[in-house]
Amino acid sequence: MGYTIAEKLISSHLVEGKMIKGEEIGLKIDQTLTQDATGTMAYLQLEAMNIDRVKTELSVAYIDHNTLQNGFMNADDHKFIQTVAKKRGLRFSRPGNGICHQVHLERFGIPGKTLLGSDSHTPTGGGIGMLAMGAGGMDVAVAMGGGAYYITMPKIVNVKLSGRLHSWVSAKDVILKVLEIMSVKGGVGKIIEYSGEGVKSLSVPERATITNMGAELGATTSIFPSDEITRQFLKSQGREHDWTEIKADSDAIYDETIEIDLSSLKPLAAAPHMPDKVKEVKDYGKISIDQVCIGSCTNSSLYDMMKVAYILKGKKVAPNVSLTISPGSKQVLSMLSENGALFDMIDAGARILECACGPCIGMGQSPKSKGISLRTFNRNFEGRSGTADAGIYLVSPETAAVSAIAGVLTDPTEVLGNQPEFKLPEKFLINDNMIELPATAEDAKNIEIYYGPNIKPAPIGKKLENNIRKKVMLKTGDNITTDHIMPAGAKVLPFRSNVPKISTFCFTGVDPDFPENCKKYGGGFIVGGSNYGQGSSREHAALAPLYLGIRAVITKSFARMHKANLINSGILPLNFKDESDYDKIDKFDELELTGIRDAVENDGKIILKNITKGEEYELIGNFSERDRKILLDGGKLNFISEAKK
Ligand code: MIC
Ligand code: SF4
Repeated sequence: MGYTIAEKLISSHLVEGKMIKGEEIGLKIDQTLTQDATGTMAYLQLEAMNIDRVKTELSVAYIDHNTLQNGFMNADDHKFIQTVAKKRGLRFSRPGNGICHQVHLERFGIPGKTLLGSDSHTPTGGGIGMLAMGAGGMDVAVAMGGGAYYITMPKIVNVKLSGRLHSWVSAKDVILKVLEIMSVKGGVGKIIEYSGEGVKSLSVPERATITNMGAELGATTSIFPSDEITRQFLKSQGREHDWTEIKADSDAIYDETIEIDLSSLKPLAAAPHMPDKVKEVKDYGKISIDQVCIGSCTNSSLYDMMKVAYILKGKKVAPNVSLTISPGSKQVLSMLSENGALFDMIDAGARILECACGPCIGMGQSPKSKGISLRTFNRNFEGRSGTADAGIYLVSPETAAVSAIAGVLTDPTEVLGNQPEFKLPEKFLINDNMIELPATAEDAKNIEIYYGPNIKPAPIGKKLENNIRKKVMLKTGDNITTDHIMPAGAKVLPFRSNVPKISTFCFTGVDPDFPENCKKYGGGFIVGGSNYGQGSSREHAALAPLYLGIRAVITKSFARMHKANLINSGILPLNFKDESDYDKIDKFDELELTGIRDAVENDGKIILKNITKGEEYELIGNFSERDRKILLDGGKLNFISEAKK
């Protein structure tokens, strides 16, 4: 029986377990990346593990999220990361050099390698045939120290592409279509593997848009073959030597197959507030818009920017619209300025932002009250833009650009003629002068790590007790995102290295009294619906609840990365055996888990007593052997130090 691409990469990196679907496997990690919003914690954890030099083939620390320096906090944190990188053997991508995923694809990604990043959009690397996964900072720290990364052996979904995209229909429309078909929870426990004749018509930046936004499916990762197009891309980045061919065997067996004819696709848009609320652009009608934002790790390549510049050339941004453009990297911005496309953007009235995440993470550019904003980003969760009542539509760069001119949501195929061919350059402009190399092991001894006053130690979980009797601090619905749990944005993000402070913002968009209640009652339980914790990899969505005394989160189901982050923090993620029990629990009910330590240790029956209602419900753990040990020790840091004893 032949292998899929994913199976090939898994088998060549397998250090523990067997490739049996649903079983835990340990993978060797070749490369890691961090960004600054999750990086401070990851490096604090690395320091806590006493790792002298990173053991990966390549590790890069990027600065791209917290670039608004409103106060000393972000600048201090950047200095911390910079000194850790220099001392511990990592490359450091300075602020201004670009968004981690875009830069990594351009300068570092290698087909066939594994990449673990402390950011959920790390699967962007799947665009060049990497097995690239997002994880919490703690898991990335362990990988930097040479430890394996553990996942459940996923199912493999084959998305078979045929045909060719029509003029002004783009890669964004492909992934929106996949989201429409599979939904934001359809990818949980799966790797999405692209195949078919249609793949050949997609350039690397287009493939990367698709794998990037596969994160919104809840998938473990997404991957394309590494073929002649990949080779050409790497060649034009001066890295042809990094290329190897990677393709699925012709008799590979997939768990599921989805067929998409690229020529049948139309421009699509995801309506507020979920990336899978997808319809054709024309079916929304001419919605009046207030803002258009082009950029983010999904759509900020040179390829995307050239199409945008072409559409804007000689035009003017509508008076009711504010158009922002954030090129994905210094390479992209330099090339746009060199070839004149930047002029076309500025001349049309675009507001050029720095090469960073920017509005995608609420770092400025919040829309007006009840504002409608079209964004080429990957997430349109409620409140993420920084304006609670704004409505965000996710669209392609083509739809964004034509709409910015028209002032209303517009289908680009209705107003533009035939699309000219946008070719990738034979040679990208290569200048890595904003990537700092690490010090030699010898020089590193003299480097002192800089700790600013904003940096507070990461909270550490406690050994699992046998009885937990506490109140329900919060009951949520389905599809709760980590943006609900731990909001981002310019006000909150600077406290990513200060958990005591950031926890005062925990869940406040859902229940403003949540932090106060936790303080009053000494923490307790959270009860949630299905796909709890979807979205980002941010472990602060576990660390803040830990700090607030949350001992267990009981839901219908969890998203992969958040569940791992809860376990790593020593918070019990439990599921209802019978989902209808969810309806029987109310906020502030008093719940009791008796004998829970024994149950976790021996994979025993878990019974939850509702003292308030006088009822009992059965819960399930779904833990691997390692998960159990980590939970018993009270989180991964404790688990690692126990193991060293
Ligand atoms: C995001 O897009 O939500 C982020 C910010 O990049 C996060 C990481 C974070 O919260 O720092 C992600 O996607 O993992
Ligand atoms: Fe940055 Fe947005 Fe990409 Fe997250 S999704 S890495 S915030 S650009």
